[in-house]
Amino acid sequence: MTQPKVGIIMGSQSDWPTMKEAAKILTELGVPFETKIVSAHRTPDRLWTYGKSAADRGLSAIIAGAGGAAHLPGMVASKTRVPVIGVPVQTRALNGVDSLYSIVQMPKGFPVATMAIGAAGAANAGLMAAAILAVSDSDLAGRLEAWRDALSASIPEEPVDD
Ligand code: RP5
Repeated sequence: MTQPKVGIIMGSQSDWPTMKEAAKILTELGVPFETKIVSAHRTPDRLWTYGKSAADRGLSAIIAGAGGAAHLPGMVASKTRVPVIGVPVQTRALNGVDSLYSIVQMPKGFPVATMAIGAAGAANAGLMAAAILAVSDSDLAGRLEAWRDALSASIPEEPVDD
């Protein structure tokens, strides 16, 4: 089995439809990853163990998504030096602004690279993790360049009626 290089963690099963977008990107780019439900509030011991073991297990980036009082990305960042990319999951009550504010305002010392709210943020988290790995993996760098070129090439020059 291939050793995962990226960890995708989320606070709840209900975050998976959003976080799946990160998984899709990593699959397209051929980056080995793992997916886990790790909740800062409901499974704090699991969070502790995950953060503590992340570097030794060979993870090079962690994508952490959560909604509402979204402490997961910040808490995992406090337990590991592996770069943490935070995804604010869109919520019904406050539309994800609660998640965004919970993730983005980290105190000095424990950074979380915070993405946009929702699915676009999760997809960008996948791309960001790939970009981090691509710094020391030229094959992946080539695949990432090709992915970006294909996206650019897919954008029409002029708008059309629906
Ligand atoms: C957070 O609470 C999770 O990340 C999720 O976004 C939110 C709601 O969780 P559920 O009540 O749907 O399990 O911890």
